[in-house]
Amino acid sequence: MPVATRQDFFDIVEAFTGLDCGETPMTKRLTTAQAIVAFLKNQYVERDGREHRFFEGCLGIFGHGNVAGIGQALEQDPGLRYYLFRNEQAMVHAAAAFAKSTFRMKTLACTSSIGPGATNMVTGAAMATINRLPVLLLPGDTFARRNVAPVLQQLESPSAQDVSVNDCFKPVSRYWDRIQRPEQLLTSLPEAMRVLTSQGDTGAVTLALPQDVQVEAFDVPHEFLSKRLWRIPRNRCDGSALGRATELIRKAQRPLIIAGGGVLYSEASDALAEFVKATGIPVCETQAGKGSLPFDHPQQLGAIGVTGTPGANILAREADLIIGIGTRYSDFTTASKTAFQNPAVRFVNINVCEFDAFKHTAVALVGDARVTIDELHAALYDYRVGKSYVAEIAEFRSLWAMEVGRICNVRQDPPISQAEVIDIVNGATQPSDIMVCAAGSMPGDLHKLWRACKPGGYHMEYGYSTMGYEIAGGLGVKMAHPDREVYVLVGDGSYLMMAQEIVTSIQEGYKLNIVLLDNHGFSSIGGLSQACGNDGMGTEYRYRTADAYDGNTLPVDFAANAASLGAWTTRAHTAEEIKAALCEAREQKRTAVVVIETAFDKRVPGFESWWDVPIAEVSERESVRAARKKYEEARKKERYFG
Ligand SMILES: Cc1ncc(C[n+]2csc(CCOP(=O)(O)OP(=O)(O)O)c2C)c(N)n1
Ligand SMILES: [Mg+2]
Repeated sequence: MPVATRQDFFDIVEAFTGLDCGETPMTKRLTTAQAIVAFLKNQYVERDGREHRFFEGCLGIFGHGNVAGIGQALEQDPGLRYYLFRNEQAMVHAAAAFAKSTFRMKTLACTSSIGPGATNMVTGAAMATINRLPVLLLPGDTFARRNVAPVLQQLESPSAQDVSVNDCFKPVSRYWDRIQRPEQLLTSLPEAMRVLTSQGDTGAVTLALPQDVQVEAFDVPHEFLSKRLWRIPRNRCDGSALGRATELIRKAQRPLIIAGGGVLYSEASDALAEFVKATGIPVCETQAGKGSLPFDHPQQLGAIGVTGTPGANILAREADLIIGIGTRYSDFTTASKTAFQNPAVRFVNINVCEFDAFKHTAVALVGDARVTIDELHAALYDYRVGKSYVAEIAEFRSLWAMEVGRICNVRQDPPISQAEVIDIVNGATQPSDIMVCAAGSMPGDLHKLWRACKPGGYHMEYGYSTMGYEIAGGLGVKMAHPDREVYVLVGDGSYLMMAQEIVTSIQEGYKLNIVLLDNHGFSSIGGLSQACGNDGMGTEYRYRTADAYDGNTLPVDFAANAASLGAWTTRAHTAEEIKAALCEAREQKRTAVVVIETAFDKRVPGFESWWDVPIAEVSERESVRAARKKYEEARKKERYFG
């Protein structure tokens, strides 16, 4: 049959395939929003032969900026499950936590209205990008057609018509676009997916969606709507760089591995364990990398840096070679560049992200952690650190175990110490449970004290250290692992900032064990204020009397607050009460909150480390002048590695 017209062509396709081609055989007419939903539910990823959907749903809060667009599309197509949240920042945290706890192999999309709903997500975007976690943000935006401007919640600019509040997402997104015409999706969404699934480039991806464009229809090619598989590669590093790194390691007397989050994201823990078992090289861990090795592995020295253990920090100071694996070298890891004092120290960095691999003028092994460790292992088949170094590592390990015992067993009358609570919670958890925390004084204590058993069991957001992440993040973790118990450790300050997702956890049947440590304020910042020579003004939750907050502590009833949101709650004061409360909480079917009053100023000390927090150069206070003097001395140890 001759093909004279488009219709002839459709007829042929229909005759041969049995498909109803509709208006055109190759396209389907959808709104922008409908096309987004159809596209997202068909994105798959594969690594190591495991294949699954990338987006497990869409979190959101509807307003006039998305309800008729994305909202309509999600209601019409339940193929992408919708989850109603309470706060837009929290939903980005949940999505990022979901991604983190699936080692970046899955994520969730987030839809918001325009204006405040959109900008509420900016903090979450920054948190995701800084932690290198994939999240797709779909903030509503003001009309592309402009004729009805200024619309409700629009930021007007007298000097530019293409500015909206969503421009705030630009610096905190790894990819940003505003979809001004429906067809732009065809190129923008695949780019968004490339970035989200890129192990080196991932972070927040923002597609701002003008309210009118969301509902405009266009002819969407079927290719765009069909299943797409994104293969996550395990890139190998450059061969000659591997040779140089091998040589450096062979020459090193005191090498030390810093395991960062990249070890976990690459699922390289087994490879690392084998490598260090064979070579004897000790390992210390960043906050993001904690759990790379189990706490009882013979080469495990624990936390490094400002919140590190003595063994890790002393060996880092003396190391002649640092092998950084999947680390960004934040100031908490490098002790503000004072951690490595050996004049001959060199760096080998294994990192999938070139930007990180080149830090500290390292021999850069730009590649996947797992395959690169395996290749190093093969090249160093006959290498082993000296016997005296092995003995030192064992000695530091046993000294530290004793110190932990001491710190966690300083029995005192209520209010109980935070360290003791951490030890009790740790004892009440199973190896498959997941502990979630983010800000305050707990991250430092947990970094040192928590006995992590399995990769991913220690979930700490310390790239952005966002107060309020804890409960929202815990919910994201639970969504990723509904069969595992999730323990959220949260301070009273963080709880007061964002506790509302307890409601969402109850609505969805995602049970959390929340342990709330109430020390009536900011123990962390209070301690820091004192270390800077001040009196901790504004760090305790007390009534104002005249010019100061030096009245009684505020009567916040956290148990009543959590109960009002639908949670099971209890209060506990002594070690025995806390143990019993944790058992009861675990039995509950719905989110349970255990409120524990803890001592504000019973802190776990720092060990062999320092953090650069600049102190007033001049002050009327002697204590500040003294702190400044110490500070100037300490700063002299900051090193430059090129
Ligand atoms: C959103 C946000 N605001 C401010 C800070 C700075 N900050 C860090 S810790 C902290 C206090 C946290 O208080 P709480 O949760 O009670 O923990 P605690 O210090 O008492 O252990 C503050 C204000 C932050 N990390 N995040
Ligand atoms: Mg507190």
